[in-house]
Amino acid sequence: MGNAAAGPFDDRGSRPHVEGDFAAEEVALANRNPGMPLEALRYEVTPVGLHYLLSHFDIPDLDAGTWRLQVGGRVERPLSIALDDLKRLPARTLRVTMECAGNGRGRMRPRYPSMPWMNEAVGTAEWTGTPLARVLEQAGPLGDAVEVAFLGADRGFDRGVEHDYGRSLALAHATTEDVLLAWAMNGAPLLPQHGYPCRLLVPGWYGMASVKWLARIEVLDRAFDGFQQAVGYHYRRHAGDPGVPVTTQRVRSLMVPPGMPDWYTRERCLDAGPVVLHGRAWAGGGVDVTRVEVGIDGQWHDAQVSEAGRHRYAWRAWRFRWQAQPGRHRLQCRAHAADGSVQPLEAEWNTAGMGNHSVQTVDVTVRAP
Ligand SMILES: Nc1nc2c(c(=O)[nH]1)N[C@H]1C(S)=C(S)[C@@H](COP(=O)(O)O)O[C@H]1N2
Ligand SMILES: [Mo]
Repeated sequence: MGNAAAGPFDDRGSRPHVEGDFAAEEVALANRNPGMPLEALRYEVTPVGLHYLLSHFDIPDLDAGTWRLQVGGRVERPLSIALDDLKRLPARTLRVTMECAGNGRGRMRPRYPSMPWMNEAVGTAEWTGTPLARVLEQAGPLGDAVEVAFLGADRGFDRGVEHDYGRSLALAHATTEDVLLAWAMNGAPLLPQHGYPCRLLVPGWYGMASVKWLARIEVLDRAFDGFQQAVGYHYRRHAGDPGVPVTTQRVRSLMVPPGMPDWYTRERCLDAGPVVLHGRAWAGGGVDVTRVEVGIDGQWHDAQVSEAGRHRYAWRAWRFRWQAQPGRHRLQCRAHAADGSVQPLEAEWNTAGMGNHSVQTVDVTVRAP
Protein backbone atom coordinates (compact mmCIF):
# COMPACT_ATOMS: atom_id res chain seq x y z
CA MET A 1 0.00 0.00 0.00
CA GLY A 2 2.41 2.66 -1.17
CA ASN A 3 5.23 1.47 1.08
CA ALA A 4 8.44 0.93 -0.85
CA ALA A 5 11.22 -1.18 0.63
CA ALA A 6 14.63 0.36 -0.07
CA GLY A 7 15.02 4.13 -0.16
CA PRO A 8 17.81 6.67 0.20
CA PHE A 9 17.05 7.25 3.89
CA ASP A 10 17.81 4.59 6.50
CA ASP A 11 15.34 3.52 9.08
CA ARG A 12 17.17 4.82 12.10
CA GLY A 13 14.32 3.51 14.21
CA SER A 14 12.41 5.73 16.54
CA ARG A 15 14.28 9.01 17.08
CA PRO A 16 15.92 9.20 20.51
CA HIS A 17 14.34 11.56 23.04
CA VAL A 18 16.18 14.83 23.65
CA GLU A 19 16.53 17.47 26.36
CA GLY A 20 17.16 21.17 26.11
CA ASP A 21 17.02 23.56 23.17
CA PHE A 22 14.82 22.93 20.19
CA ALA A 23 16.72 21.61 17.18
CA ALA A 24 16.86 23.44 13.85
CA GLU A 25 14.70 20.60 12.44
CA GLU A 26 11.97 21.28 15.01
CA VAL A 27 12.08 25.03 14.30
CA ALA A 28 11.82 24.33 10.56
CA LEU A 29 8.77 22.11 11.14
CA ALA A 30 7.22 24.81 13.33
CA ASN A 31 7.70 27.36 10.53
CA ARG A 32 5.92 25.08 8.06
CA ASN A 33 3.08 24.23 10.43
CA PRO A 34 1.63 27.27 12.17
CA GLY A 35 -0.67 26.91 15.15
CA MET A 36 -3.75 28.90 16.06
CA PRO A 37 -2.81 31.95 18.17
CA LEU A 38 -4.74 31.40 21.41
CA GLU A 39 -6.46 34.80 21.22
CA ALA A 40 -8.27 33.30 18.19
CA LEU A 41 -10.21 31.16 20.69
CA ARG A 42 -12.50 34.19 20.63
CA TYR A 43 -13.94 32.98 17.33
CA GLU A 44 -16.64 30.33 17.46
CA VAL A 45 -15.55 29.37 13.91
CA THR A 46 -11.84 29.94 13.35
CA PRO A 47 -11.06 32.17 10.36
CA VAL A 48 -9.31 29.91 7.85
CA GLY A 49 -6.00 31.75 8.07
CA LEU A 50 -5.91 31.27 11.86
CA HIS A 51 -6.70 27.53 11.80
CA TYR A 52 -3.65 25.38 12.64
CA LEU A 53 -1.90 23.40 9.91
CA LEU A 54 -0.04 20.13 9.87
CA SER A 55 1.40 18.76 6.64
CA HIS A 56 3.95 15.96 6.78
CA PHE A 57 5.42 16.32 3.29
CA ASP A 58 5.00 18.97 0.56
CA ILE A 59 1.69 20.57 -0.38
CA PRO A 60 0.88 18.81 -3.68
CA ASP A 61 0.15 20.77 -6.85
CA LEU A 62 -3.44 19.76 -7.68
CA ASP A 63 -5.98 21.23 -10.07
CA ALA A 64 -9.70 20.88 -9.32
CA GLY A 65 -10.43 20.69 -13.06
CA THR A 66 -8.35 17.60 -13.70
CA TRP A 67 -8.50 16.03 -10.22
CA ARG A 68 -10.19 12.64 -9.98
CA LEU A 69 -10.93 10.61 -6.88
CA GLN A 70 -10.21 6.94 -7.58
CA VAL A 71 -12.25 4.40 -5.64
CA GLY A 72 -11.11 0.80 -5.91
CA GLY A 73 -10.15 -2.37 -4.11
CA ARG A 74 -12.87 -4.66 -2.82
CA VAL A 75 -15.79 -2.97 -4.62
CA GLU A 76 -18.29 -4.05 -7.27
CA ARG A 77 -17.77 -0.90 -9.37
CA PRO A 78 -14.44 0.96 -9.25
CA LEU A 79 -15.03 4.69 -9.70
CA SER A 80 -13.16 7.74 -10.95
CA ILE A 81 -15.03 10.81 -9.71
CA ALA A 82 -14.55 14.43 -10.77
CA LEU A 83 -15.03 17.20 -8.23
CA ASP A 84 -18.14 18.50 -10.01
CA ASP A 85 -19.71 15.00 -9.83
CA LEU A 86 -18.94 14.86 -6.12
CA LYS A 87 -20.49 18.30 -5.59
CA ARG A 88 -23.68 17.19 -7.36
CA LEU A 89 -24.33 14.64 -4.60
CA PRO A 90 -26.21 15.78 -1.47
CA ALA A 91 -23.87 17.80 0.74
CA ARG A 92 -23.64 18.37 4.49
CA THR A 93 -21.95 21.07 6.54
CA LEU A 94 -20.51 20.16 9.93
CA ARG A 95 -18.86 22.45 12.46
CA VAL A 96 -15.86 20.50 13.68
CA THR A 97 -13.07 21.20 16.14
CA MET A 98 -9.92 19.58 14.77
CA GLU A 99 -6.82 19.04 16.84
CA CYS A 100 -3.45 17.49 16.09
CA ALA A 101 -2.63 14.38 18.13
CA GLY A 102 0.80 15.89 18.82
CA ASN A 103 -0.65 19.01 20.47
CA GLY A 104 1.43 19.80 23.56
CA ARG A 105 4.38 17.63 22.58
CA GLY A 106 6.80 20.57 22.81
CA ARG A 107 6.45 20.47 26.61
CA MET A 108 7.47 16.82 26.92
CA ARG A 109 10.67 16.21 28.97
CA PRO A 110 12.75 14.54 27.59
CA ARG A 111 11.19 15.40 24.27
CA TYR A 112 10.34 13.33 21.19
CA PRO A 113 11.85 15.22 18.21
CA SER A 114 8.90 16.03 15.96
CA MET A 115 6.51 18.95 15.43
CA PRO A 116 6.99 20.85 18.75
CA TRP A 117 3.45 22.05 19.45
CA MET A 118 2.80 23.85 22.73
CA ASN A 119 -1.02 23.87 22.82
CA GLU A 120 -2.15 25.75 19.71
CA ALA A 121 -2.67 22.83 17.29
CA VAL A 122 -6.43 23.28 17.16
CA GLY A 123 -9.11 25.08 15.18
CA THR A 124 -12.80 24.90 14.37
CA ALA A 125 -14.21 25.12 10.86
CA GLU A 126 -17.46 24.63 9.03
CA TRP A 127 -16.64 21.83 6.64
CA THR A 128 -18.89 21.19 3.67
CA GLY A 129 -18.73 18.01 1.68
CA THR A 130 -20.36 14.86 0.47
CA PRO A 131 -20.87 12.07 2.97
CA LEU A 132 -18.34 9.37 2.07
CA ALA A 133 -21.22 6.90 2.46
CA ARG A 134 -22.79 8.18 -0.82
CA VAL A 135 -19.63 7.35 -2.77
CA LEU A 136 -19.15 3.99 -1.08
CA GLU A 137 -22.78 3.11 -1.93
CA GLN A 138 -22.05 3.83 -5.59
CA ALA A 139 -18.93 1.67 -5.53
CA GLY A 140 -20.58 -1.18 -3.62
CA PRO A 141 -18.17 -2.72 -1.10
CA LEU A 142 -17.89 -6.51 -1.51
CA GLY A 143 -18.98 -8.84 1.28
CA ASP A 144 -15.43 -9.32 2.56
CA ALA A 145 -14.70 -5.56 2.94
CA VAL A 146 -13.62 -4.56 6.46
CA GLU A 147 -11.64 -1.31 6.12
CA VAL A 148 -11.42 1.68 3.85
CA ALA A 149 -8.02 3.28 3.19
CA PHE A 150 -7.57 6.92 2.15
CA LEU A 151 -4.45 7.94 0.26
CA GLY A 152 -3.31 11.51 -0.18
CA ALA A 153 -1.47 12.92 -3.19
CA ASP A 154 1.47 13.85 -0.94
CA ARG A 155 4.40 11.49 -0.72
CA GLY A 156 7.58 11.34 1.31
CA PHE A 157 9.69 9.39 3.78
CA ASP A 158 9.42 8.69 7.45
CA ARG A 159 11.93 6.48 9.22
CA GLY A 160 13.21 5.24 5.87
CA VAL A 161 9.77 4.27 4.57
CA GLU A 162 8.57 5.98 1.40
CA HIS A 163 4.79 6.31 1.32
CA ASP A 164 1.76 8.30 0.25
CA TYR A 165 0.24 9.84 3.37
CA GLY A 166 -2.55 7.38 4.10
CA ARG A 167 -4.94 6.39 6.83
CA SER A 168 -7.87 4.00 7.16
CA LEU A 169 -11.19 3.62 8.93
CA ALA A 170 -13.27 0.55 9.74
CA LEU A 171 -15.97 0.13 7.05
CA ALA A 172 -18.71 0.56 9.68
CA HIS A 173 -17.24 3.96 10.63
CA ALA A 174 -16.57 5.04 7.04
CA THR A 175 -20.24 4.56 6.13
CA THR A 176 -21.62 6.80 8.90
CA GLU A 177 -23.19 10.07 7.75
CA ASP A 178 -20.68 12.28 9.59
CA VAL A 179 -17.56 11.22 7.66
CA LEU A 180 -17.28 13.69 4.79
CA LEU A 181 -15.41 14.14 1.54
CA ALA A 182 -14.98 17.84 2.24
CA TRP A 183 -14.44 20.38 -0.53
CA ALA A 184 -15.24 23.61 1.33
CA MET A 185 -14.03 25.17 4.58
CA ASN A 186 -15.97 28.07 6.09
CA GLY A 187 -17.97 28.34 2.86
CA ALA A 188 -15.03 28.69 0.48
CA PRO A 189 -13.05 26.14 -1.57
CA LEU A 190 -10.28 24.49 0.48
CA LEU A 191 -7.01 26.38 0.48
CA PRO A 192 -4.00 24.44 -0.90
CA GLN A 193 -2.61 23.86 2.59
CA HIS A 194 -5.91 22.45 3.95
CA GLY A 195 -6.28 19.72 1.33
CA TYR A 196 -7.49 21.33 -1.92
CA PRO A 197 -9.49 20.27 -3.77
CA CYS A 198 -10.92 17.57 -1.48
CA ARG A 199 -10.06 16.00 1.86
CA LEU A 200 -11.51 13.45 4.20
CA LEU A 201 -13.07 14.81 7.38
CA VAL A 202 -13.42 12.50 10.37
CA PRO A 203 -15.21 14.49 13.09
CA GLY A 204 -14.26 13.76 16.69
CA TRP A 205 -10.93 12.13 15.79
CA TYR A 206 -7.51 13.67 16.05
CA GLY A 207 -6.53 15.40 12.82
CA MET A 208 -4.34 12.63 11.36
CA ALA A 209 -7.48 10.74 10.28
CA SER A 210 -8.69 13.58 8.06
CA VAL A 211 -6.55 12.86 4.99
CA LYS A 212 -5.89 15.95 2.88
CA TRP A 213 -5.41 16.06 -0.94
CA LEU A 214 -7.40 12.86 -1.27
CA ALA A 215 -6.37 10.90 -4.36
CA ARG A 216 -7.46 7.28 -3.81
CA ILE A 217 -9.87 5.30 -1.71
CA GLU A 218 -9.17 1.57 -1.39
CA VAL A 219 -11.72 -0.77 0.11
CA LEU A 220 -9.81 -3.56 1.85
CA ASP A 221 -10.53 -7.09 3.09
CA ARG A 222 -7.82 -6.68 5.73
CA ALA A 223 -6.27 -4.07 8.00
CA PHE A 224 -4.51 -1.22 6.16
CA ASP A 225 -0.75 -1.51 6.65
CA GLY A 226 0.29 2.01 5.54
CA PHE A 227 2.99 3.69 7.61
CA GLN A 228 0.78 6.39 9.16
CA GLN A 229 -1.70 3.71 10.24
CA ALA A 230 0.44 0.75 11.25
CA VAL A 231 3.60 2.48 12.54
CA GLY A 232 2.71 6.12 13.22
CA TYR A 233 -0.04 7.35 15.56
CA HIS A 234 0.12 4.81 18.37
CA TYR A 235 0.22 5.35 22.12
CA ARG A 236 3.34 3.40 23.10
CA ARG A 237 4.81 3.22 26.60
CA HIS A 238 8.29 2.33 25.32
CA ALA A 239 10.03 1.50 22.04
CA GLY A 240 8.91 -1.96 20.97
CA ASP A 241 5.52 -1.65 22.68
CA PRO A 242 2.92 -2.60 20.01
CA GLY A 243 0.86 0.22 21.51
CA VAL A 244 -2.72 1.33 21.05
CA PRO A 245 -3.89 3.22 17.94
CA VAL A 246 -4.59 6.95 18.37
CA THR A 247 -8.27 7.60 17.56
CA THR A 248 -10.65 10.16 19.10
CA GLN A 249 -9.69 13.47 20.70
CA ARG A 250 -9.37 13.59 24.47
CA VAL A 251 -11.29 16.15 26.52
CA ARG A 252 -9.53 19.49 26.61
CA SER A 253 -10.00 23.18 27.33
CA LEU A 254 -7.94 26.23 26.52
CA MET A 255 -8.14 29.84 27.66
CA VAL A 256 -7.32 33.08 25.92
CA PRO A 257 -4.28 34.33 27.85
CA PRO A 258 -5.53 37.53 29.55
CA GLY A 259 -3.84 40.93 29.50
CA MET A 260 -0.82 41.90 27.41
CA PRO A 261 2.18 39.78 26.43
CA ASP A 262 5.84 40.54 26.49
CA TRP A 263 6.93 40.28 22.85
CA TYR A 264 9.68 37.73 23.35
CA THR A 265 8.87 35.73 26.49
CA ARG A 266 5.07 35.89 26.07
CA GLU A 267 4.81 36.52 29.81
CA ARG A 268 1.51 38.24 30.62
CA CYS A 269 0.67 41.42 32.49
CA LEU A 270 -2.76 42.81 33.39
CA ASP A 271 -4.35 45.44 35.62
CA ALA A 272 -5.99 44.59 38.94
CA GLY A 273 -9.79 44.50 38.95
CA PRO A 274 -12.53 42.40 37.35
CA VAL A 275 -11.31 40.24 34.47
CA VAL A 276 -13.40 37.87 32.37
CA LEU A 277 -11.33 34.76 31.71
CA HIS A 278 -12.67 32.89 28.72
CA GLY A 279 -11.89 30.09 26.34
CA ARG A 280 -13.30 26.95 24.79
CA ALA A 281 -13.61 23.27 25.65
CA TRP A 282 -14.22 20.15 23.60
CA ALA A 283 -14.20 16.37 23.82
CA GLY A 284 -13.69 13.85 21.05
CA GLY A 285 -15.94 11.26 19.48
CA GLY A 286 -19.06 13.44 19.67
CA VAL A 287 -18.97 13.30 23.49
CA ASP A 288 -20.27 16.39 25.28
CA VAL A 289 -18.31 18.64 27.61
CA THR A 290 -20.18 18.71 30.92
CA ARG A 291 -18.14 21.07 33.06
CA VAL A 292 -15.21 23.47 32.91
CA GLU A 293 -13.29 24.63 35.96
CA VAL A 294 -10.89 27.50 36.27
CA GLY A 295 -7.92 27.22 38.60
CA ILE A 296 -6.69 30.37 40.33
CA ASP A 297 -3.48 29.63 42.22
CA GLY A 298 -4.56 26.02 42.61
CA GLN A 299 -8.14 26.74 43.79
CA TRP A 300 -10.77 25.42 41.37
CA HIS A 301 -14.01 27.23 40.50
CA ASP A 302 -16.78 26.32 38.07
CA ALA A 303 -16.82 28.34 34.87
CA GLN A 304 -20.00 29.16 32.99
CA VAL A 305 -20.25 26.90 29.93
CA SER A 306 -22.23 28.34 27.02
CA GLU A 307 -25.34 26.57 25.77
CA ALA A 308 -25.41 28.68 22.61
CA GLY A 309 -25.42 27.01 19.19
CA ARG A 310 -24.49 23.50 20.26
CA HIS A 311 -22.70 21.37 17.67
CA ARG A 312 -21.86 17.75 18.35
CA TYR A 313 -18.24 18.00 17.18
CA ALA A 314 -17.39 21.59 18.01
CA TRP A 315 -15.95 23.27 21.08
CA ARG A 316 -18.11 25.17 23.59
CA ALA A 317 -17.33 28.59 24.98
CA TRP A 318 -16.78 29.07 28.72
CA ARG A 319 -16.19 32.15 30.86
CA PHE A 320 -15.30 32.99 34.43
CA ARG A 321 -15.29 36.32 36.22
CA TRP A 322 -12.11 36.81 38.19
CA GLN A 323 -11.32 39.60 40.61
CA ALA A 324 -7.61 40.03 39.86
CA GLN A 325 -5.50 41.11 42.87
CA PRO A 326 -2.01 42.56 42.45
CA GLY A 327 0.79 39.99 42.39
CA ARG A 328 1.79 36.86 40.49
CA HIS A 329 -0.98 34.35 39.73
CA ARG A 330 -1.27 30.96 38.11
CA LEU A 331 -4.36 30.50 35.91
CA GLN A 332 -5.52 27.10 34.66
CA CYS A 333 -8.58 25.51 33.07
CA ARG A 334 -9.86 21.96 33.21
CA ALA A 335 -12.74 20.34 31.29
CA HIS A 336 -14.81 17.26 32.10
CA ALA A 337 -16.66 15.14 29.52
CA ALA A 338 -19.90 13.15 29.63
CA ASP A 339 -17.93 9.88 29.50
CA GLY A 340 -16.40 10.74 32.90
CA SER A 341 -13.01 11.74 31.50
CA VAL A 342 -11.26 14.83 32.81
CA GLN A 343 -8.05 16.64 31.94
CA PRO A 344 -5.08 15.57 34.05
CA LEU A 345 -3.04 18.20 35.90
CA GLU A 346 0.20 16.60 34.73
CA ALA A 347 0.76 15.19 31.25
CA GLU A 348 0.83 11.40 31.01
CA TRP A 349 3.39 10.93 28.26
CA ASN A 350 3.79 8.16 25.71
CA THR A 351 6.85 7.74 23.50
CA ALA A 352 5.84 10.09 20.65
CA GLY A 353 4.03 12.64 22.85
CA MET A 354 0.56 11.92 21.42
CA GLY A 355 -2.84 12.75 22.88
CA ASN A 356 -1.58 15.07 25.58
CA HIS A 357 -4.55 16.87 27.13
CA SER A 358 -3.18 18.10 30.42
CA VAL A 359 -4.41 21.44 31.74
CA GLN A 360 -3.06 24.67 30.29
CA THR A 361 -1.24 26.95 32.71
CA VAL A 362 -0.95 30.71 32.20
CA ASP A 363 1.20 32.64 34.68
CA VAL A 364 0.31 36.32 34.93
CA THR A 365 1.52 39.41 36.73
CA VAL A 366 -1.29 41.64 37.96
CA ARG A 367 -0.27 45.24 38.60
CA ALA A 368 -1.91 47.62 41.07
CA PRO A 369 -4.13 50.29 39.54
N1 LIG B 1 -2.52 13.94 2.97
C1 LIG B 1 -2.28 14.37 4.22
N2 LIG B 1 -3.31 14.48 5.07
C2 LIG B 1 -3.12 14.91 6.32
C3 LIG B 1 -1.82 15.22 6.80
C4 LIG B 1 -0.75 15.09 5.89
O1 LIG B 1 0.42 15.38 6.21
N3 LIG B 1 -1.02 14.67 4.61
N4 LIG B 1 -1.65 15.60 8.10
C5 LIG B 1 -2.69 15.15 9.02
C6 LIG B 1 -2.56 15.69 10.36
S1 LIG B 1 -1.42 14.97 11.35
C7 LIG B 1 -3.40 16.67 10.83
S2 LIG B 1 -3.31 17.16 12.43
C8 LIG B 1 -4.41 17.30 9.93
C9 LIG B 1 -4.25 18.80 9.91
O2 LIG B 1 -5.20 19.38 9.06
P1 LIG B 1 -5.05 20.91 8.68
O3 LIG B 1 -3.64 21.13 8.22
O4 LIG B 1 -6.07 21.20 7.63
O5 LIG B 1 -5.33 21.68 9.95
O6 LIG B 1 -4.32 16.82 8.60
C10 LIG B 1 -4.08 15.44 8.49
N5 LIG B 1 -4.19 15.03 7.12
MO1 LIG C 1 -1.60 15.85 13.45
